[in-house]
Amino acid sequence: METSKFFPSVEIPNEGCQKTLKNCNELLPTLPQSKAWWFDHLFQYQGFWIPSFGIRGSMLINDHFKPRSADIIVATFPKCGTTWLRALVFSIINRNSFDFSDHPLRNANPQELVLFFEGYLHKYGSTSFVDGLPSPRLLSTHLPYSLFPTRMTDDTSACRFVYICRDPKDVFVSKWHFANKLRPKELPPLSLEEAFDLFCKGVSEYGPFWDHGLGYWEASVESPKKVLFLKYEDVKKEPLGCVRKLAGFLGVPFTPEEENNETVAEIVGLCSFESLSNQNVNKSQTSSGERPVGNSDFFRKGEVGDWVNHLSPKMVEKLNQITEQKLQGTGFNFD
Ligand code: PAP
Repeated sequence: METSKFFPSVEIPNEGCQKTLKNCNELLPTLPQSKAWWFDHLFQYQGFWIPSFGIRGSMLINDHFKPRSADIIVATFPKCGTTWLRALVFSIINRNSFDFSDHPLRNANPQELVLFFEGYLHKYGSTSFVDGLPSPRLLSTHLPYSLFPTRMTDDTSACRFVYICRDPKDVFVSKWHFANKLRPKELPPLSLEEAFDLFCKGVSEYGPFWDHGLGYWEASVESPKKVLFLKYEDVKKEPLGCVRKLAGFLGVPFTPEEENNETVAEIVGLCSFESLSNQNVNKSQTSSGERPVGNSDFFRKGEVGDWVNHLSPKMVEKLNQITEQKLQGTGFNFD
């Protein structure tokens, strides 16, 4: 039995979950593999390059997870703004429960407040921990949309997904920095060139980047009440408008009274890069989530366009070309 600061205890996996874990262990050695950017190998699973824990998590979700209509899934490709979106969703949903001056985001990294879905399922080998959470459950994932069961993605299920996407040039640069920071000391640093080649081939955690984004984009077009698709750049440019949109989508729009009280501005301010990165809890190297990563590792620059400081003109041309080709005719772009 294990208990965290914020969440209930968990049991030993039941027989059904143990069977799923066994199936996963048998499946993994049969899948194509590639070296990862940091800890684990990546496995090609249903069209995506996923670490073993993500595949375990996905299989447990598919076999055992019981969605509830109030579930909110915060979905991202890594380095697109997960930390930010977690903070925004948490503070929107819980805005009547806390005072902004003494808010949980001042004492806990967003990972502690919005749990890493597949990470927790992997850790406990079962869904019982997530099953025990009160509604509305806020869960964060990097899994592609197509890996979720239809009971979560079809229109009859009311659980909602919010997705944030980001210019792949900034995603790549952010990911490369993160990988080198976290790579085990025994491994040589990952060069920008090698990482770039892998990223362009789609070989990066949960990649290809474009297919990941397209899955959520298409779902958001087909089912706008189920999937909200945001762009990091838009949230930077128009944070107030995006936070209003997010609250409306989540079914908790701001009241005229809240607008008068500047609640929207409070949320935007609390969740900004400057505010979160300056909380003591986020300056520390302590790990709050399900990965051996310090809280401070999730905050670097938090800017749009830092790629200009790292990518050669040739790299920029190549990434832009891939993006154009992959997204052509879909209505999804980074213009
Ligand atoms: P994850 O996928 O590993 O959880 P994620 O939070 O998605 O990481 O991405 C981290 C990026 O978001 C970092 O970008 P950078 O490397 O380009 O700087 C990080 O600085 C940025 N970030 C973290 N918090 C915020 C925030 N509140 N506002 C804007 N950007 C943020």
